[in-house]
Amino acid sequence: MTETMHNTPSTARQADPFPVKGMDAVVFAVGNAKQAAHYYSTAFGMKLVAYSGPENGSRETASYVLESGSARFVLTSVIKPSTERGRFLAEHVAAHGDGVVDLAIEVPDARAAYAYAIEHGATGLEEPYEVKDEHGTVVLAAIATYGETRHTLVDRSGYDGPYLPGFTAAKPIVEPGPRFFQAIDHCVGNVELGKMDEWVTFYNKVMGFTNMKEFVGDDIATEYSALMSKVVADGRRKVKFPLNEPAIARKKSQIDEYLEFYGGPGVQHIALATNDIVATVRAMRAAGVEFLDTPDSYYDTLGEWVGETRVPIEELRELKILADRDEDGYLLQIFTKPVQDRPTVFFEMIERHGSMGFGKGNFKALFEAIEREQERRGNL
Ligand code: TYF
Ligand code: FE
Repeated sequence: MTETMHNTPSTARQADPFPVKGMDAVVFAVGNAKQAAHYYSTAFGMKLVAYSGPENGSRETASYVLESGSARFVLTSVIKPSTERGRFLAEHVAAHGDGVVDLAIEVPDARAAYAYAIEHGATGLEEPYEVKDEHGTVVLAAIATYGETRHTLVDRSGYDGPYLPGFTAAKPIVEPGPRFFQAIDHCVGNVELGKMDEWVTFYNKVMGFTNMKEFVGDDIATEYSALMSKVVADGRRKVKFPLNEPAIARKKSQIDEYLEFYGGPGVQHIALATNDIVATVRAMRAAGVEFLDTPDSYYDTLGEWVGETRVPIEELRELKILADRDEDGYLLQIFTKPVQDRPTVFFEMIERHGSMGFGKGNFKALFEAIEREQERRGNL
């Protein structure tokens, strides 16, 4: 790098071709947003902050915006499809069941981000446009990703309202208690057999995302995990997108099961960052959330390889929390069972202590647990 480049104020921007502030929202299309908003309030401790529906001018859809720290979920269902958007959402639920339609990304400049993405091969879904109300202006644009999923690019720097123009502030559905999680850690996509590398390349090109070191290749895949996985992330590691494809293994892959029941590629799981996974899992279990079971034998040898963790092994055993360690530190994690009738979308709760990984050391225990569930559903 030359002396003059050091002196150029845009050096930082040049280094990151696609600057990202973080996840803006995970937008779900569901059959009954009113009840889903209740579930995420009581079972995930989230707080309803904004609403859009017939009462405030949206005749076609009802949307509930829930937050927990910086994590934002938007739950949308169709009341009366008459526009293209309403029909899309209604057909999405019919085809896929409840699922994620949008992994919206907050960017400092939605026009620049959209232009960069299109120039590098993205399919445009919405050209940049502005929406305004008394709280200011938001600039939005959208591009397509795997399956019917999209990335809306959101610049909300000129806005201080509760979510977006068209939404009004709403009161929590239940009395808010302690927060269960404070951020979205990563959002995972399942794509078809042989397509993982194409989607990795898509994020490399279209968003300038780079590959993180953790990946799961043939070696592990054929033995037990039945999937291959690579992780892409933006330059500042604010947004992390692991991508899975099925592997040809002994048994039907969990990714194949997802693709069959979802009706194609889509979001598999959303990982939520907590700084007290014990309290979070206790509260979620008490509220009726079901987690994958981990066999007792996992905990008999855990201490030998994972070393000291904040939480005693016996408490991890009691709550079925998994632990993994790499050269940077350790993490604690647990996975819910699918949160709708189809064996598709689920959640992960994760508490990180230095480790930037995704729990690769747990794949054997985790995937055996998933296979037991697949078997119970008769899909193995
Ligand atoms: O996000 C990840 O890659 C980890 C590992 O069905 C993982 O959470 C991958 C597939 C899966 C569950 C967890
Ligand atoms: Fe994960």
